[in-house]
Amino acid sequence: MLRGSAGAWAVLGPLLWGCGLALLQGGMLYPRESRSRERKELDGLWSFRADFSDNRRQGFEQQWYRAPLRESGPTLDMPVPSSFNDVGQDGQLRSFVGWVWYEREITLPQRWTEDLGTRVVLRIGSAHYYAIVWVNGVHVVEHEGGHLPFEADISKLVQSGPLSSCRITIAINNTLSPHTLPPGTILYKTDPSMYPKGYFVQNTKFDFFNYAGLHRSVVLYTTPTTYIDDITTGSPIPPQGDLTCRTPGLVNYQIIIQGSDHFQVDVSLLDEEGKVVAKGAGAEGQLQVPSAHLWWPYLMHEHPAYLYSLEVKMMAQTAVGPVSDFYTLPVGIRTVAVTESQFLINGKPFYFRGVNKHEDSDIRGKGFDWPLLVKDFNLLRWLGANAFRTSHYPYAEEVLQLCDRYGIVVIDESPGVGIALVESFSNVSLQHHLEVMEEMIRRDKNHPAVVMWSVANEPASFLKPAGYYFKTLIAHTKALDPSRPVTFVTNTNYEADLGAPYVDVICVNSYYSWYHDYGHMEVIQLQLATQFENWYKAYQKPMIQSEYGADAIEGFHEDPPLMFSEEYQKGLLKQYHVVLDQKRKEYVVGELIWNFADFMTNQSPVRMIGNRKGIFTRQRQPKSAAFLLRERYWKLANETRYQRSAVTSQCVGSGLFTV
Ligand code: BDP
Repeated sequence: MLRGSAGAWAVLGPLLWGCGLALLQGGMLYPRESRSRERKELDGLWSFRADFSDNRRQGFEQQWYRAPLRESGPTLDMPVPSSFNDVGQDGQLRSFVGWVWYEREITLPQRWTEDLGTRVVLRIGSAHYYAIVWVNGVHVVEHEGGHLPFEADISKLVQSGPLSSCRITIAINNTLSPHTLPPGTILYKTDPSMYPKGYFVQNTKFDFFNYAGLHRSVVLYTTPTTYIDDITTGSPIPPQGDLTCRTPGLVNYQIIIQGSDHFQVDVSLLDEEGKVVAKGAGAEGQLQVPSAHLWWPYLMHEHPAYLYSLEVKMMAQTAVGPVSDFYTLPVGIRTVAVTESQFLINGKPFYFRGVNKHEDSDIRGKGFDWPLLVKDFNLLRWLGANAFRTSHYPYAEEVLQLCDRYGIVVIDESPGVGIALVESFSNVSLQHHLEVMEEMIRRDKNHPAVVMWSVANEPASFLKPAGYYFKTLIAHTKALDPSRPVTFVTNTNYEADLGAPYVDVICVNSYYSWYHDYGHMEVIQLQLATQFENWYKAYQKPMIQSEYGADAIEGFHEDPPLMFSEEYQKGLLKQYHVVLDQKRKEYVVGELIWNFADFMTNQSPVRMIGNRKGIFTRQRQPKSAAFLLRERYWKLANETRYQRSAVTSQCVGSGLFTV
């Protein structure tokens, strides 16, 4: 959520696709270079200081943003992107709660500071959790939320004098409160016989380390002053709203231009060979693509993940003369729909064979890292996986770009994890959650890989206010994007869950023979079958086993299997698979292992240097379970592989769905 002078909320911002109700001002296109746009990445070393003062406010009291940070005290070198927690040797910094300060001085190209027809934008991919930004000591933007980008037009500041450099200062606070997403609480410990004065701890109800800092790239980019602000694409929604009835090969587009009312927009859709296959004029329209190559998931077609390029060209007459702006957006043509028992992609039943992930690795914490990302995608494809959930927050945009490129289907999850207190279901929290969904959909709406939104993970959905909360949240999400199903992931009993009536797909997490019935794998089949049957009887909606798993320490072997051994992890998964194999013939449409890789958590007696439920270690080496899943996923893939003849007419209303 944007706050402060530079990021005020508009009364009614540009509508998203369909009958959107978006209140967000402006688009959030990924910053790409083009004939009219330049980009400068500010990755590298920044100056850094954590404010260890008792009230954590010394930085504001002494106005550290007014002058270079080194002038107000000692600084550290801090890499960006990275979490600040694990790069140093200081235990206090590792667990620091409060404000940290980042600063970077940069030289700008002359044209950026002199050409008044150039708009210079500062974009921050992720600052966890609350951020305040100054440029040359002037406040430019504030943002709440650690997983989504925000930006500020800084043209006036960098074009106002003979400056060729600019100083960017970002103060970031990682404190979580009952109204943040994810929520948390600060607990002051006041017993003087046990704790020093002012002692406090950050408590959370989620199971991953609250890494903080600048987790994704900070970039500067330019556009002309009249510019393409937002693009929305998608396949048309039939008037009766029946998503099973969509016509393939049609692409709707809507383009928002800012800076002038007098402009012309032309769009061309190019295939992978660079051949123009459709053209359109005007800010809104429909492109018809003859014999369209559909976007198919990995291993579901001989040419999966087909991407077209939508080239958008805007020309405007302005006071300074003619201006053009160019932006190219990758576009995948595909439809998504759910029936009572199926999840359909392009009209064909789709089974999620996949994982849950985290943005997490040694040293950099949640910091974005290309080698890690490419390794993860290589492992996913080695496994034969075709899907993952962005548990438990939106991942970097580059992750979704690779999903589009490789055909890895995504359940895109908001940071609504650990919503456990009644306070966190209040209107204040709900309002923030609605805004986070807007930011997330605004950023991710054009990714063909994203097939479903998940608004939360394991909320206390049995609490009374949860019914209204999820009804409102899911209705808002659907209004923003009527083209995708919406879910949240539950671990509440089917009879007690007050949010489940509003989801399109029931996603259930369960840990049979792990968090109870320790060591008794023989009860898994019965308990799991009962789980599925109860939910299905109550709701008649397709179901996903959205988490299941067991901790295993690599190299620990016990036969017969004991908890924490590789054999136990494998044995537990196998028990789940027996039931999944029965129920997937009925209404279970997916299985997502918890977790792809081991990841860091808070310290606790039940966590041995983090959560060890990964089928890969944190360093991405396979445990025995990885080979088991690999065998299973390839077998599942081969059952449905390339069976294009299996595509049927799925249209239950008027019209016919054909591929
Ligand atoms: C689930 C949570 C997940 C945890 C997992 C576990 O959704 O975040 O890490 O349990 O305990 O309940 O391993």
